[in-house]
Amino acid sequence: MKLTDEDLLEMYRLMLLTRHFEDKTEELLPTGKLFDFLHTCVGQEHVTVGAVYGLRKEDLVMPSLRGRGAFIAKGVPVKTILAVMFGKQVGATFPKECIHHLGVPELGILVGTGVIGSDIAKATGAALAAKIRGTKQVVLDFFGDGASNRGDFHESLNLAAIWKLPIVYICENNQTAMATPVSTSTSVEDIADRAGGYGIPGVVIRRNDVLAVHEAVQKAVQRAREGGGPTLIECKTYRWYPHAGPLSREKRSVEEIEGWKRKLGYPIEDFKKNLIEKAVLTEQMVEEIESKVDEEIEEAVEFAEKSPFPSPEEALKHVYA
Ligand SMILES: Cc1ncc(C[n+]2csc(CCOP(=O)(O)OP(=O)(O)O)c2C)c(N)n1
Repeated sequence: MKLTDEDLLEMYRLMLLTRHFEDKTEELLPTGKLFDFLHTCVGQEHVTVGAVYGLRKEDLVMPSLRGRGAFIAKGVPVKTILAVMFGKQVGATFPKECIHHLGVPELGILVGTGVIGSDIAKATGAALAAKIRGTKQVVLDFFGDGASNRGDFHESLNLAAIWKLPIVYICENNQTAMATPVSTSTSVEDIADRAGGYGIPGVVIRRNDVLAVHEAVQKAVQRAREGGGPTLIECKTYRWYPHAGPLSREKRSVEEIEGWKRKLGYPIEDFKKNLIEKAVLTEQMVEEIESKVDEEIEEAVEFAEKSPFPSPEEALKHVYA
């Protein structure tokens, strides 16, 4: 798919919406209103936007635990996401515990769990189901470098390769799983090299570049849709904020964090510069987009505050222990 100027502006807006939304949740955390873990994706916004942009509505997405960017890119309104994080009931939408348990079937978002790696197997199952149904749907499965060391990852890639399932595995290698650096937990320099062990293509994106992610994922989606089977795409990136909210124990120094930003690039800021140089974007348009994004987020806060908590009966439904 050739991207038009409108597409580029929309990708920029989605990345900004994701960044400002995540910043708002960090700001709200001390109020005690969020019933959720705060696994923010700041610094990684380009992965979900680049990958999800251009999918068909019926295509399926399994977000990672750091996955609010994927919800936003697939079209879930930020007011719904925030209300859920407040523990509120929004129509039929009310996850038990936290956003990891939120699926949005009408938008093709699969339900995750808090068990790292297990979602890779579920996404693979969804791809098998799509193949059996013959719907030509493709599944995008997002997960971290830590998850790629779980058995679920290896078993899933093997089966997906053998059965030529329509799935694209997207590893967001942000260099750390909680406090464990990838260099101490992973035996290969590039996680994408593991694709070779299953006879499928492995691709590495070495910079925080939304267009590079988009191009690689589009190619893999086309291959999957045409029956060519899975691809593993590794996006080298970096998590700018602590693992789960400002109180997480943080071993990384400011120098280290800033060094990685310089090395991999600044996903939103670099894209903005690129679009301004191409005369797709102007500083005035940036201001307008930012103010609309912030307005949308303020409306989301109001909506989340006003939405009702679920009734006790609703909260206990489907709870078996
Ligand atoms: C099976 C399992 N082990 C441990 C945890 C605790 N845990 C939650 S997030 C996380 C780190 C995951 O790292 P990674 O897959 O690299 O994703 P990232 O947080 O870096 O985005 C861990 C260990 C868990 N939820 N599930």
